[in-house]
Amino acid sequence: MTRFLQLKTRRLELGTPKVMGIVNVTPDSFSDGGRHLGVDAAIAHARRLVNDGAAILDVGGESTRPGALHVSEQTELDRVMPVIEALVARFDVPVSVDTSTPALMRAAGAAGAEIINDVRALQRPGAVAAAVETGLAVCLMHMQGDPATMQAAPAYARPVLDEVLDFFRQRLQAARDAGIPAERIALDPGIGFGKTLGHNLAVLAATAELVALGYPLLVGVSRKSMFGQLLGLPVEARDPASAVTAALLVAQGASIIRSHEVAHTVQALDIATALRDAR
Ligand code: 7PJ
Repeated sequence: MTRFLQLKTRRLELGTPKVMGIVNVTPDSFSDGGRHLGVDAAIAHARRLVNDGAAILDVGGESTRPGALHVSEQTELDRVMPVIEALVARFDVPVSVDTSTPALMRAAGAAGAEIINDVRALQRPGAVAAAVETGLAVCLMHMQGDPATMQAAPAYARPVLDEVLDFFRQRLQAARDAGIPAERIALDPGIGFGKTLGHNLAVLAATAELVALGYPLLVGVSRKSMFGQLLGLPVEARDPASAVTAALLVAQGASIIRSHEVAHTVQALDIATALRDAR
């Protein structure tokens, strides 16, 4: 079991699982679109997440929801940097930047962010080099295709778990070859990123096998469409299902859960941890 993730300036202990709270600054993010536009709103939202027990604040300015439009590098920088600066100045919780853009990785690192959360797993030109230079921790996420088209008709030639495992091995190799230490790397199976409900369930059910690769496993299920498909729930009613799923994943060894609603996710993880420790 991986017991910690080495961040830029500190060690994130993972002996007990942690919640990464989501601070969206995109105007079109599907579940809380527009509400956190503006730095003051982002600060207020982050304060709530921290008070609820978030151990990481994840800030993103490019919506990667299915069908989302491309955002220019400058727009992404303009949206995200003021929020990163404000959160680093105010909270003791490490800040993560949800981006695939090398220029933003560098700017965020210089401003005190501690983690790069890249849904494209450092595949953009220059991203591996930027990540190495900054010395930040990196989350490498699996995605098939790109956000504009990934949910059109997701299909895999081989079992999805094999494809995810091979992708992780390939991206880990690239990261390690470039000089990113293993202790700074987390993996994420990318729920909903080029995956049907069946694909999502197959990778979630195999959480223990992903954890066995030896890296902290980060998983984001919060409010995702799999709960719409599985339970018929609209986005605004998916938090209980998201928290229950978080507990099930942590029970299989996942270390970090990315969530919009932190308070109940922390409760779910606390229960899973208490049961683990009672064995
Ligand atoms: C994820 C993410 C995820 C990681 C988004 C949403 C869509 N980063 N960014 N994992 N999802 N690491 O929040 O539903 O699952 S954006």
